[in-house]
Amino acid sequence: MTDTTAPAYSGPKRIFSGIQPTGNLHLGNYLGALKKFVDLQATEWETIYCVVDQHAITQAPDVWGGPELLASYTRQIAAAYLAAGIDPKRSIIFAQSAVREHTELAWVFNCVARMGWVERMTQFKDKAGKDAERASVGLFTYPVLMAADILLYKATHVPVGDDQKQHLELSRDIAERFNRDFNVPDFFPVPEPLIKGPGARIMSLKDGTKKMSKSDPSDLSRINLVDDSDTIAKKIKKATTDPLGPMPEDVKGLEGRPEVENLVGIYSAVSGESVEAVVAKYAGQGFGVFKPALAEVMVAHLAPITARYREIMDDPAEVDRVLRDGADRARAIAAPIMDEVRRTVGFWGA
Ligand code: AQP
Repeated sequence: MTDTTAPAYSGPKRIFSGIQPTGNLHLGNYLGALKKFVDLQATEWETIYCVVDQHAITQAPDVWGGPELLASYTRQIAAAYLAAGIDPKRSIIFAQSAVREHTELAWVFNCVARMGWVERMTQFKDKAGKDAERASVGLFTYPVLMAADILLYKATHVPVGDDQKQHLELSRDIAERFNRDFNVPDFFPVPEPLIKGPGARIMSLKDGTKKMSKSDPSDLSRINLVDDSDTIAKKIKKATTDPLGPMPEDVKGLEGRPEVENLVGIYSAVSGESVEAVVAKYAGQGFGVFKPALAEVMVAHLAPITARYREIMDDPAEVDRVLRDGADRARAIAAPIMDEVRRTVGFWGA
């Protein structure tokens, strides 16, 4: 809940977001997050994009690949950032673990957040599954670390997919509670989520009620950013539709057809055409017409990104250079803010 009695935050507008290095990026990550990261560079706001490797280790090493692979997965996400169009001169690109203040602020926030707030997070329940007792404490407090990631830079806006909405609300609650408890009303901004827009919620190609996800055991459920054109065409061809007939005549006809709605939404997000325009274009046509057309727009959009990604990954030393430079620039913003937090909390020597 936003505290309407607190003064409005008067600091600069700043964007922060991150993606976990836990496997290949998929179309949901791209449309829900990465594409927005790129588009936001057109604003005058400062843009900071992190590879959140400390979040990756909240699950067991066999889930995220283990210590031999983590650094290389971090490089892969940084390369995907660059390939999608994030300009390392314009934006800061860095690995979360390279800026130690993230975990330091997370501890302070662990003492600000209330158990009841964190217990309400549905993603923990989804990820922990039936055996929550065996989940790591880190997985439980993951949203608190996420609040620290954002507020360590006093970020005012956070581009994320719809699945992160609840975590963003927790970050807002933590910012307000810190400001109130320590009597520093304008210290942290209350960050705004940037969720709306095409691609905020891309669903599995096999089940229109489940989000597209890296951890889905079926590779046919998602389009990976590194998939080649044949694989994309094959996955779209095999995408589940429904027995309710051909493409609807109008947008209302998408109701109760989650798989079809998802495919139309993907077409719209990738091509830049509105959902209404896509439905009008294919009204009454069979999926034998629509699916190849969808595969074609996807390949046209993704193929240049995939090609750039492969080129960038041929020079990992350059990716490391970008990450080192980004870490220095991120630290330069984070360190004085963390110093202020130490003084505000009253730690010795601060
Ligand atoms: N299906 C999706 N549609 C739209 N946006 C999505 N995002 C993820 N899935 C979708 C957005 O991608 C950003 C980075 O996500 P992440 O890698 O940090 O973690 P995640 O949300 O846990 O991604 P996955 O693929 O679902 O991973 P697993 O399977 O490990 O849980 C976020 O902004 C997210 O909203």
